[in-house]
Amino acid sequence: MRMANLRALTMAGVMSLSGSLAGSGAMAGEVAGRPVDGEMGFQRAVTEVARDIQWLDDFLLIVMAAVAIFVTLLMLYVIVRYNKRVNPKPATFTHNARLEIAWTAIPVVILVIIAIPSLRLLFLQLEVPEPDLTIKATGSQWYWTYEYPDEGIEFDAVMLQKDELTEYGYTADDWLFATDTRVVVPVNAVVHMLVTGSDVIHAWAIPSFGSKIDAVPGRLNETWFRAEETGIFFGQCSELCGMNHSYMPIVVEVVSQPDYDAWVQTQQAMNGAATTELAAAE
Ligand SMILES: [Cu+2]
Repeated sequence: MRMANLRALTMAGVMSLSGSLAGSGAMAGEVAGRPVDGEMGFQRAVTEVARDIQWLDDFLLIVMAAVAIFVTLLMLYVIVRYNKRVNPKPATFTHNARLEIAWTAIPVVILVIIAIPSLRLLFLQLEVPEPDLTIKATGSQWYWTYEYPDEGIEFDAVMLQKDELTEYGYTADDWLFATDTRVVVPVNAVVHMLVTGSDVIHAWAIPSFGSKIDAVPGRLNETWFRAEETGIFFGQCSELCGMNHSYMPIVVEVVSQPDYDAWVQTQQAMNGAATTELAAAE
């Protein structure tokens, strides 16, 4: 019901979008990754990393629950079976070699079982594969600046105010998520993200991609994602960065390769026009 509503609203937004955004070179897409009121758990995963993070979380929950249940049952058994009334004469031995080996070895085995997928995921996140494109995101109080160094594209992304949402093709639900421009990337492409900060520490995060990396002034952090679905994905600055920390959201639109190529051309044309204007003014 909620999703259906959201889709309907988004589609309505998309219709009105085509006209107003054509000028800025943005394209219409459906919002595919966002938090939804009343939902629990993770947002939809559209990258291998995000899927693995969610799998690891579920897996750890099962291991943790099993350990907690076992310990609780053991305690209940001891309380019932060995209390003073039921067991007035306690045994006097103090060691049991086999038991002690077991309660040392079993937790070690559990830790190793956890470590294997955990380390695998860590390497998957940190080892950037051969990238198809590189984007540099710079966090500033309180907006993001994006550069596509190989394409010569650069723009700021500032959060839209409530009264601007419709103009940009978003719905009222998208407030605090929607920005005036957005990062556009091709589907199934390895995107190498370079992330830094210009003033204080911010963090660039998109839950559906499993991406979250600090934007530290004077440091260039890197992460990557390969989105397998098209659509618009929302994220937020995820490091407390000051008064308007909640007002510097992140929007990534995943589009088909031809749509991406068209977007790059439009952006380059706009950048070119801006440069010419600047040169003319000087
Ligand atoms: Cu921030």
